[in-house]
Amino acid sequence: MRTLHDNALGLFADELTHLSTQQQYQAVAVTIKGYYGKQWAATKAQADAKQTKQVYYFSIEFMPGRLMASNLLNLGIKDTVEAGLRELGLDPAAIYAAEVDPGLGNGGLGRLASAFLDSMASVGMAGNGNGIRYQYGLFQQRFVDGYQVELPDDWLREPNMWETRKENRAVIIKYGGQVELRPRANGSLQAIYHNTDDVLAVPYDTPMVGYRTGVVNTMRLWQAESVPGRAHNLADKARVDAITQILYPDDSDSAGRELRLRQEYFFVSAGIQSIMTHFKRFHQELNLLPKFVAIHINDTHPAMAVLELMRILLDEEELDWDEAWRLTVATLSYTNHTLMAEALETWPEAMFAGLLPRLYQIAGEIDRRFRARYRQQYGDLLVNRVAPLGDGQLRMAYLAVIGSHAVNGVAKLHSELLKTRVLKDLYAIFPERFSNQTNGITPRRWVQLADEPLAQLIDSKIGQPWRRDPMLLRRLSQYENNDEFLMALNAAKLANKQRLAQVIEHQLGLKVNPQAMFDVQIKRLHAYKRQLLHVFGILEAYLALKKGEKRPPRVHVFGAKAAPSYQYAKAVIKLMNAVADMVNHDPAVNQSLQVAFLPNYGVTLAEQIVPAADISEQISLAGTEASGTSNMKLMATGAITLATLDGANIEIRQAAGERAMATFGLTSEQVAFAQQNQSYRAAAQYEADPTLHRIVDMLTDGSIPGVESEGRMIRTELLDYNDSYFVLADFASYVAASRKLDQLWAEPKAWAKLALANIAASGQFSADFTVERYGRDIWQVLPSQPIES
Ligand code: GL2
Repeated sequence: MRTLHDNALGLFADELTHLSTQQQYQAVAVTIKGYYGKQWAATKAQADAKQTKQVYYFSIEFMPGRLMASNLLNLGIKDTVEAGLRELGLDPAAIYAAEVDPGLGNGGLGRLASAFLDSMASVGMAGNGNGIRYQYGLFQQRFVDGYQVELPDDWLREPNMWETRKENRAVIIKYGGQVELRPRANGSLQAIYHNTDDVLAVPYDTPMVGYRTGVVNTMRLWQAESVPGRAHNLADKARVDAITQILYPDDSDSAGRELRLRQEYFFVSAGIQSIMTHFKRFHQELNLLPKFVAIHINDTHPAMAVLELMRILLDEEELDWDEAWRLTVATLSYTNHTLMAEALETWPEAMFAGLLPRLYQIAGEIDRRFRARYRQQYGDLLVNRVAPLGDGQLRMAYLAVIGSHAVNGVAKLHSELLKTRVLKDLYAIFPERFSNQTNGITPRRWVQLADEPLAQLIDSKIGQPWRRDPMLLRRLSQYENNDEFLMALNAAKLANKQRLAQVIEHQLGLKVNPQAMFDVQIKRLHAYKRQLLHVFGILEAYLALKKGEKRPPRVHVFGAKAAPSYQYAKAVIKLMNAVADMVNHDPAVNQSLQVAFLPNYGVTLAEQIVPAADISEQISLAGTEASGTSNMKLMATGAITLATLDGANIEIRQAAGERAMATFGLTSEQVAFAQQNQSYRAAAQYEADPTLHRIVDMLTDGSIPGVESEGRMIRTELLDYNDSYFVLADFASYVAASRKLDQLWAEPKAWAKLALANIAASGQFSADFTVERYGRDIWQVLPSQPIES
């Protein structure tokens, strides 16, 4: 701890104990950097010396969460450091809490990207993140009068202790202007750019510390700055700074704006330029590129990597088209993350051509060759449907499939639906490219760090090896009839619930009963995720309790942000808060029913909610949620899933056993059938079920105070627009499944046994295995040796 004192003095010229908690946090962070700095350098040196193949994971979002506790855990010094801090009279938990959570993403997609970086380092794979250093992360959510209010997330207000600015690795990004193609002596064409608008991309590197491997990989985030000497006035500078200023707050949706297009090109071009510079330091032969480099396109946003890599190989490396194309396809791979049709990003050709004229030319040539190559065999109709250019748009998802050697979905059902629906025509042409890679989570963050009571209980029974190999959690099954263990499991859960109850009281001023069943739904607010169905379930219980029925006590816990422009989602938020108010203040029901909607859901809040959940609500309309990952976190900490047969819920059920999950609702086939035949009549459901009728009426008859216009909007969607997400269709079976959980709750041991079945089966959802499968099937990269330092 001497270094800690020195660091405190060095940073703040004061004694550690005189510093603010934020300053103490900074001094501790600098001390931790001393531990991994050598390993970080050694990881790079070993990769260069051994020429290990590098994976570059291109993602427009990353959500790493707070890093201090995770770095300590992964370095294997967490207990020692915590003990040292306590000896000095410092509180480790308070110091961890001083760290800002970088919310550089919207939800599951961004969190998955960060889990993959953690896992790649933890299995010893050379994996690099490539993204954007947004000055403002996802908005901070507050509720005012039950309405969502968005505040800027000024996360860089305090210094970011982990990042390192690498000014010497900055590159230039060119926008706009004109391209002139001049024949070279060898017959190829030289592209000469005129009047481009140039921007400097400066990388900031953050270490990704592997779990006890000695491997420290890098997440590289790029910041836009004026090229020195070229900003002529403040307006120029502001235009450049805007490129990396804000994260688009849209989830599973395309944000069709020119600034977004600039952002995408910015980090794609910067990333590929820096990859090529590094590659060429060691290799003269470009045909070795796919042997040493894998570039992954995480969802459609970085799809222009296809065009940018072609541009560099053609224009800067002077390869001919066929060779450049062969290398591009062999180097790139693509993951699709959503079934929402609107998220298949497209750009108006005119906008794209104006901002990226050379890339547009290349897209035109890819389009021409694609049509010429496949027209005969597949016919004009099919080729027209999926060629990169069509209807005046550049179709980025199709371009990504055409320009990659591998394409995958993120859960078995999703990958099937890609082949049979969303990307059907391209599957017909390139069947060998398609695979499934089910998502994963990092049990280190969600179990070891967030759920210490459970982690310690597990250690006490099966020792610590599960912490490295979570498949060993299977060994817990031997305790499924051990009463003492089952009661200990319930006790661990209760401790987490007491902790969450404090958070709820602190944030909402609401005292909840920790003995009640904690029923949790945490995810973005989306019509397809059906928070509305959950609200209807609450209203069903409310009406039953009002009539004097007895129900075991339940606390419904929500976390959800709505995109600021998504009016329907915001109406549902208002409804949720209004129902919470009504229920929590009604003494006739609030002993048995409470609702806690915690604002500002993100990684840090999830760490407090997940371990406290008894029920995990995963109730999207079947065939809409690509995978989900909160479903995996919640099962890993022993929640029982209340679910439709959607996304990864299906695989969770297979792993944990049918009895260990409460399922309900239409299947994706039934939904598709009803949609195709237009056979669904929401109004008929409303007429036929008196409870449902009453609940729908409550939206607009004043029973729920303060939701006049929101209630009308939701009622209109349900009855006039025929309930696009089948909420009314699934209502009765949802309530029935939920009631079964009420019965199970009456038997604590039976409940704990099912919780245990979930925990014991959760190992397969570790992202360590997911990245190993990507490595084997897609990147051709093996987990490698620990670093020798
Ligand atoms: C998502 C999917 O909606 C979600 O089901 C999936 O688990 C994650 C990660 O694969 O990706 N797609 C998407 O655009 N967002 C997601 O969370 N934002």
